[in-house]
Amino acid sequence: MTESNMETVLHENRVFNPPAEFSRKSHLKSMDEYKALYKRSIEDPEGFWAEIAKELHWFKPWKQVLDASEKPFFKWFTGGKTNICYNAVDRHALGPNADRKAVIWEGEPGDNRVLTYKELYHEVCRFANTLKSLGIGKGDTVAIYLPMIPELAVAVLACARIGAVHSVIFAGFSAESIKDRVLDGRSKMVITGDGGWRRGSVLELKSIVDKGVADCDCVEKVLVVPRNANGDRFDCDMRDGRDVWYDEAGKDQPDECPCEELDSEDLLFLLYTSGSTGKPKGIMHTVGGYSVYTYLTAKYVFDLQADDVYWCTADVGWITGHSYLVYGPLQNAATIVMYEGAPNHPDPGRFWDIVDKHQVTIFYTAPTAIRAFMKWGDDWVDKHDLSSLRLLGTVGEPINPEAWMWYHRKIGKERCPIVDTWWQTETGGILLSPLPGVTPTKPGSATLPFFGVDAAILNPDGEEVETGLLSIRKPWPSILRGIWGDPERFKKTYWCNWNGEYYFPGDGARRDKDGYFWVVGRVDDVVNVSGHRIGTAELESIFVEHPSVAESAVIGVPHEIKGQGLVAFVLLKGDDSEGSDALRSELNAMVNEKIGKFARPEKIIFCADLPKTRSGKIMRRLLRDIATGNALGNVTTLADPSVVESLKGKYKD
Ligand code: 7RM
Repeated sequence: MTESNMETVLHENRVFNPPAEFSRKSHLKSMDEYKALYKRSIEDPEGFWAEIAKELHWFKPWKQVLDASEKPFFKWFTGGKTNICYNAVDRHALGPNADRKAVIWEGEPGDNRVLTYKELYHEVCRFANTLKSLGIGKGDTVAIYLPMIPELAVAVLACARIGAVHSVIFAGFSAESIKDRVLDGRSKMVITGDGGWRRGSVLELKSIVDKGVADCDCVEKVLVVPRNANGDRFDCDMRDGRDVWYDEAGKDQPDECPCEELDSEDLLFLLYTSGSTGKPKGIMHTVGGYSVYTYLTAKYVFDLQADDVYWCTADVGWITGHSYLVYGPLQNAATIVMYEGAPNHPDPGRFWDIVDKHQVTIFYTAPTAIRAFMKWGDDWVDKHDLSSLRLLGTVGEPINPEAWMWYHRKIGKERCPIVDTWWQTETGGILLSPLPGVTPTKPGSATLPFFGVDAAILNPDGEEVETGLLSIRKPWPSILRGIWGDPERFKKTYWCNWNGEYYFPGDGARRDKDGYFWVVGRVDDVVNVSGHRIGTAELESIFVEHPSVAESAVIGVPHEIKGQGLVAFVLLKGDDSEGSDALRSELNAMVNEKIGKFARPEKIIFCADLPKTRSGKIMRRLLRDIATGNALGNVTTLADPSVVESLKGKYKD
């Protein structure tokens, strides 16, 4: 959130009540109902969650709801056997919802595919059998690097079905990122595609995977899914013995495949996310608790009803795609919309065209997208009929009140509640959010905690304060189970404050007189660029690999569309403080290669020195002041005060 947004948020006092018409039909209808249920969930979390869990299918009931004996390694529903694929697919496909649409897919060129729950069931079974025929079984890790085609959801569900651990890698990541993730998770297989459409051209995923897995000894098979269901394929190199086309391997596989009866605490997936050190962490989520929590949050936050058409614009490569495109809504038998391409292709009206065409009722997107639409102009919105919409949502970063108001007026026509949902890869599901039929909303606030979430704002001493560090006092079912291969880092990152009693998400927040939470942003060295988390240390370690670079400091600065953008201060070796555009391009190319285009900085500033404390710590706070043009904060600890003056001059140029 930008400084000026922070100002606006501090003075924001508009309140929007849920429309009576909405509340009349919603699952939860009143604040009294919320308060009573919330109280129950906090006073008796085990009783509360046990009751909810019973709404799902268990092959064998659990013995204990919450096992905190190895805190902070919490376990939920221990002794229980279930399968999230059964709850997301079989339950509906084998019941009265068999012919309900499960997935409405739209490709960027405008092609469509629709899968009913029954069809999805058979597709998932066929995919699962294909995985098995290629040697994948329970406990094996499978990396998935696919475009947003129906098979991405199918592949994820197929892994879950047979107890394989999926590790989805967003298709914007580079070969080197694939390599890091594949090696860290010891993936036995990589599932990729022959291509996917993005802004009118085809992404060649297979060649990126080939580069990425070249030195990965763990990878036995690469399964290649054709983008087109009609038999056409994009050209790609296939390596004998390793690479297999899905249409060939899958075509004769049976379309029935039993669900593995998994232990509640069996690993469901790994998803890598950035932290404040250089190496992305493999966040671990397990079957039982994640199922229960994503099921209930999807049901209440999005108020899913039988006739809803629900569209979450996130890619399955991020946690939002896992929890609220695939698992949460499908467990509720919802109809989901999945779109392959860019929001402004062929024109900036594309999203609204999709809403109109598929009669979308619930729309969930990120503030960065909303700000982009604002910039592209209202005409693109006005061309389309948005009357099918009844609920809007946002996620990924703080939403500035101006964008909230535009969303409310222009997209929601002042009829649709907005749910501003705060959560993280680590939390697995939404922790702070309005309930659309219940909670009066305030632009820019994620409002109140969800059931079972005991949130507070603390100072470092553990005292409750108005503005400070967001903390969660009780474990909830979908809390991360650890960082893959690094239990120490898990404890250090999330449980180091407050005697390890509370989960620390890394965000700062404020609480107003109504108890509403206003999440301000990260308090660590993680920058949120268009809702994508990037650790500044990740970029810094890339830059110093360049032979001309001595040191670098990367900071996040406010960005009109992206929320935050990255600025890199780069100190060159020798006495060159000017650098060159050629060097700048080389550094940008390194970011492309090592992370992906989306992580490129807005600005690279070559400098003669960096502001440091006498103990040698870079004072990023001062760099941020310089980059935002703010008055410099306390400079008394600077080793050499002249450094900032020269940097200020440089930044202006
Ligand atoms: C779901 C997701 C998590 C970080 C989190 C926050 C920020 C996300 C909001 C938000 C303010 C929101 N997972 N964040 N949602 N900040 N209001 N509604 O985004 O792991 O990729 O990022 O994103 O800083 O810690 S994530």
